[in-house]
Amino acid sequence: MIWNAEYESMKREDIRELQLRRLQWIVKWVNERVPAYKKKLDKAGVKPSDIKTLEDSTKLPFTTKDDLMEDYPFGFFALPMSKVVRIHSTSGTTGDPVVVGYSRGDINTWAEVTARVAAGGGVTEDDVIQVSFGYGLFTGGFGMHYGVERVGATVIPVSAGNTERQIMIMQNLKTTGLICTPSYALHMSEVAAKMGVDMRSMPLRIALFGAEPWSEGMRKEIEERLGVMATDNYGLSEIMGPGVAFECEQKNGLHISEDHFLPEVIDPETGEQLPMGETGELAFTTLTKEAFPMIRYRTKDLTSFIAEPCECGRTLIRMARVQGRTDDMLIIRGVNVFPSQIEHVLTEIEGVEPQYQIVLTREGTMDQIEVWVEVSQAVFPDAMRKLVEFERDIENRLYNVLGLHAKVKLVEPNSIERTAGKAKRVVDRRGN
Ligand code: DLL
Repeated sequence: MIWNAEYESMKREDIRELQLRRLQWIVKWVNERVPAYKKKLDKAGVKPSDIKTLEDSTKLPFTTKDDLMEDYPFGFFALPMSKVVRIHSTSGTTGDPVVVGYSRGDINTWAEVTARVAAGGGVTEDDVIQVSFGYGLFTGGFGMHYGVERVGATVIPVSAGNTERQIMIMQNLKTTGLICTPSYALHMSEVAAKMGVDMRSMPLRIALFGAEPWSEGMRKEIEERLGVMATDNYGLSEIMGPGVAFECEQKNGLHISEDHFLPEVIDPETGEQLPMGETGELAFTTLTKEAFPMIRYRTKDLTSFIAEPCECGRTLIRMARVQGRTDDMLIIRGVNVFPSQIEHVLTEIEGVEPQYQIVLTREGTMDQIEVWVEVSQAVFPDAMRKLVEFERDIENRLYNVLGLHAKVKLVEPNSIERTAGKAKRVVDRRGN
């Protein structure tokens, strides 16, 4: 279902017109209220009145996480604390945490854009939705909660963790939709199996996943194990949290809520905008945010735009599923490797669980890559010889994709650490 057809299916020229008006507003807003932005604009020699067309946005300076850290924690806030009704923060797993703020109006916008995510993923007012993202400084729980509630479904705000209880709640309260990270959903299916519960026979029918990268292979696997239709949604704390982009039931790219977020795909080296369809770094300018506006914020996420109109009737541009991050690209003996490539290979191999960890070490000056692969219960008790053959087969398949020899180590079922939030896929022991 389309939540807000007036905006989600607007004519392209009208969207662009709206974006221009809002861009002019936001540049003025930050210039007047945020000294750190005023300094950046002055340095770039841009005045708010210079923004006459949408293309003029390329005159604006980029904002990076380093900029935010320099003025940590509140330097980029555009409203006094008396007008800020909420603080969230990133976990800081890839560096220092970023603190973000919301005005009352921003919270309202957040509910609007996450309602689009919910409706896009098939949530209706007849659904009972279990929100198993963490509620707290992480934006996932609260953000999706608002959207689901706005659509009118029943929310179970269970938060992340205590997996057996999650399964019991799902059974007893007849949950029809699950919202969490894809890796946590997979873990839930494992715990359910141990409890003797078949998730496919539950009323559960849809799942909305986000907050971490996952592959098409992982989607198939989860859809099968849980008996659901699973959609992807994307966002980041600096821009809003969840609600920035979402898949519709076509499951073919994520629609960006362009009336609130102006997206660009840029060359990560030069900062130049890339032609439609080329893969590069995603950057966003928030068009309506009051408390924590962002101008050309560099996300480090790699994706491309999809130009063709979507069959769902939305005119909001789509981005391809996030392929990786500029900072999660591993460079191993000069070869660029994304964890997503490895996941893709593993999900295509029978007898392997979609649980893996990439372990990097250094011997002398040579980087070594090991991929720890969990074998399924069915394969594990087999004779040793078979396991060795199995290892070689996975190594060969990885070699075909990466052009690099990765040592595969088969590990016991359930031995790779599970988390209730974002999965840890890479263990880098190389030192610097
Ligand atoms: O993860 C916001 C969110 C919560 C999105 C719930 C969707 C659902 P952060 O903790 O700030 O915010 O992490 C943002 O996570 O830059 C991406 O690298 C990654 N990420 C988020 N969604 C996806 C996705 C939330 N669907 C960072 N696919 C982003 C791939 C994703 N990566």
